[in-house]
Amino acid sequence: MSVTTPRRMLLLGAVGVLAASMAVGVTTAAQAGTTLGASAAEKGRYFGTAVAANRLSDSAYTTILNREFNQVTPENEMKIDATEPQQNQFSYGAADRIVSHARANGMQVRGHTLAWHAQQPPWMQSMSGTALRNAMTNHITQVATHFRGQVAWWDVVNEAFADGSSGARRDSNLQRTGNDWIEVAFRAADAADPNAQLCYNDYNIDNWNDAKTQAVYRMVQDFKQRGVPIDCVGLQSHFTGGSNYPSNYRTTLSSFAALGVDVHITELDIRNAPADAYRNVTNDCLAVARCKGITVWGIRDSDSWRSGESPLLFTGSGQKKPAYDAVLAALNSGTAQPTGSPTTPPPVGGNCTATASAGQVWGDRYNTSVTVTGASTWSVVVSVSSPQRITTTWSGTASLNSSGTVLTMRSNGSGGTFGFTTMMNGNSSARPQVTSCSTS
Ligand code: 9MR
Repeated sequence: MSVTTPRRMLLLGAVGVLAASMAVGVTTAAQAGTTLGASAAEKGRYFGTAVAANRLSDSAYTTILNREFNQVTPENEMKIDATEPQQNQFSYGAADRIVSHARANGMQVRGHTLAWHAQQPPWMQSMSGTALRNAMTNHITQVATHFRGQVAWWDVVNEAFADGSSGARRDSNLQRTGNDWIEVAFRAADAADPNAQLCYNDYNIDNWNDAKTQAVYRMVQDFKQRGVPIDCVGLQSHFTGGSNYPSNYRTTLSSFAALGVDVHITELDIRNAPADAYRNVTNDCLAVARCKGITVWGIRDSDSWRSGESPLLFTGSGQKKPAYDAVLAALNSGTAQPTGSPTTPPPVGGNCTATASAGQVWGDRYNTSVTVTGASTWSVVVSVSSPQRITTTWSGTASLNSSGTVLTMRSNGSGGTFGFTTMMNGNSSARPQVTSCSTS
């Protein structure tokens, strides 16, 4: 789709009205809530999954991925051993494949992870002291710069606290470079990608009473007080391998949120996938305004790192499990985001930031305008939830995917604000998400 003048917009709008009224005749009114991603988006959240690059050639896998999820986390492809296998030789092929799949399908990307004691390449494992500290900051700078504008959230530091009752930091070569290694990592990530949201991510920080949870809470509190650039906490929430969903999980989410950070459920899987536990996790996230979304750690049970526990939402043959129905029903209940407010979590960008705001709303369609700051040459990706469909655009060079749900808009010299019209097609509550802003 190309740039349209206001006059042509009216014409296309009229065609859209006709199409929408025809569609209403053959579909039920409530289109909302037929997929995890669309239902989560209606609540201003995402629903995501870990993705393995080598499964993107499996069409049964990508069919579910593209239908159900609007956020992805590379399962292994952005880890240190994958992105810097030899010191100062960076390798982004597999990660880039996941990012481009995500962008083409309007999915936001969580980067995982920049600094971690595990999955270090051999050269890093054998390092210590100042050399390791410098290697860590160089790694963060290079990788966060490479993905700038494409990664909405980074797990900057992963799993830095010890299990058990000590509340101490985990011993590791990184920890031995000095206790300030975590804040140094956050500052390096912030410098490399000021627009990404920067998260601390860990497991076994779900139970509010656990010493590990309390220790991470105190670190985040301290970082906020001292101005260390942290935006979010990721609770991995692996309720597998003997860890159970705790009844005070919502307290944990809301307590972190009260520190002024967003919370994300980043690696959810639950042994035997009980519908009740999945429902509870979903309701807990929906109950906490700063809980931005849920990512499950794989699509089908056969994709899981713990496949023996069958902990995911789809069977090995791709069938929806009872836990899937429970999550979808939970996402669809309760109050939707107020009509007219586009969901823009978070402003995304590389050297640019794109912020959506609501425009005029009619019975069958609505307008959205997006303002880009920080660059005069830009490319912004926005997406709407099917059956909504973008029909008209203005003030940019547009390309739309075939279903009309993912719009890539490039600057055309007419300024920093562009707009588009979305036909509701029966879903009157969902609003667009801004997926990325980049200067390329
Ligand atoms: O699922 C990942 C698996 O394929 C890898 O072999 C493993 C290696 O450490 O990492 C798994 O993902 C982990 C994630 O990166 C951090 N939290 C725990 C996850 C499950 O082990």
